[in-house]
Amino acid sequence: MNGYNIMRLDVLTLFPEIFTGYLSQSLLKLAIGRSLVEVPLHNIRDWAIGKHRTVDDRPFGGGPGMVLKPEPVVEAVEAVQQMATSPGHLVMLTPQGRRLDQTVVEQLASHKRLLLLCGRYEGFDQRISDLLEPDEISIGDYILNGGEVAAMAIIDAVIRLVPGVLGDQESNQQDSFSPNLFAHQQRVLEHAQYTRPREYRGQAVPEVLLNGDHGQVARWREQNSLERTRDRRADLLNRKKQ
Ligand code: 6GU
Repeated sequence: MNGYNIMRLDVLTLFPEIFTGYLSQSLLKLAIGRSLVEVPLHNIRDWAIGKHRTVDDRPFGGGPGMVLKPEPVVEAVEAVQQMATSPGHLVMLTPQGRRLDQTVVEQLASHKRLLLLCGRYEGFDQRISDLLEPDEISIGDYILNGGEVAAMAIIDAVIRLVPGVLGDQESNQQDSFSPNLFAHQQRVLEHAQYTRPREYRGQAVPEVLLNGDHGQVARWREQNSLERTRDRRADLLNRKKQ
């Protein structure tokens, strides 16, 4: 035993192969290898019936594109729910959902099990939502071809909050005494960072970062962080604490 509680993120998609490269990548691969998270992939088409295993159909009332049929999706979700002791928190990826931010990520990370339901085509038959009452989530105000990239964004953001997944150095930033806490919660933007060389193409690293005075460094970073937030994302400063 590792002393941690394993988090399970089941993905339901018509394109499980989209996830395999991402899942075999460093941080997630390590987390899976250390049994901190597991990400089982499920192909919705496995629950479709008939010779053609049809998962989509033309919209009633006309219009472009195809709509995901209710039967294979609802039956896939119900079957996957029963694959573990807890049915899990069902998330549907859709541009009509509530917008993902760090507060929502924290809510999602509080569950031991998430089911991430990805759609393609023009969307889901409305009865899927009406019957399953999922937590509908969007990752921003633009249209993706499907929910898969959004599901990966959620997995990536959520696993960072699973205890033990990040290395010691990174996880220290989540310590409540860290000056970076607010940047981590995306209430302000992170300050500028520099590494060697001290000068590159006539551009010098700010002197204050080189002189070894930790108090001065901390003050410079706080100032820089606030300036950038004011210049680039003033909306973050005006946002009420959630
Ligand atoms: Cl979750 N799905 C799709 N198709 N497009 C999106 C999205 C989700 N979030 C933002 N755009």
